[in-house]
Amino acid sequence: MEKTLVLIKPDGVQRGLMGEIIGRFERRGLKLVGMKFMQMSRELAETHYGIHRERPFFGSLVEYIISAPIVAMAWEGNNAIAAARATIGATKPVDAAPGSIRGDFGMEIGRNLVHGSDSVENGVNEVNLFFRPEELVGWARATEAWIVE
Ligand code: DAT
Ligand code: MG
Repeated sequence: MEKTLVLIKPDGVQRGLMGEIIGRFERRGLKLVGMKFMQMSRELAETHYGIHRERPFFGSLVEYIISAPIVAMAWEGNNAIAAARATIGATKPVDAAPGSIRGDFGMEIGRNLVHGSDSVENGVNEVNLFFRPEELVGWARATEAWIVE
């Protein structure tokens, strides 16, 4: 089953939007299989954003993500990557559709509230970067048949 790593970034936590953001994925029908409240180390941040290492914004991106606590979540479902990316919205909040998290709560690219994996392969790698196998919970959701045909 496809898994995506979603992070509520420091601005989402500080602004009191944790419940709001978690609720959107929950209501969408994605299934939570892992969650932790944590503050990322510099090492974890540099690994997580390693693909952006050569970009001019890399330094400020790392400083931002380690500046305060985050929520790390693993969500599961058919097409979990695409579903979560749509719920999150475009990278630049001014381009994000109303109704998406970034479109409803964001103003700037450097304060865009949420991270979501961008491919099936990255979903696997990112979930494994943040969660040990025993931290992922397999469970039977009572409403499954009303969400998945
Ligand atoms: P996304 O988070 O939508 O997957 P991304 O992977 O391209 O976007 O970039 C990771 C984060 O880096 C993004 O959420 C915000 C920051 N970022 C991306 N492009 C940027 C830019 N041109 N200027 C400043 N920050 C940027
Ligand atoms: Mg990305």
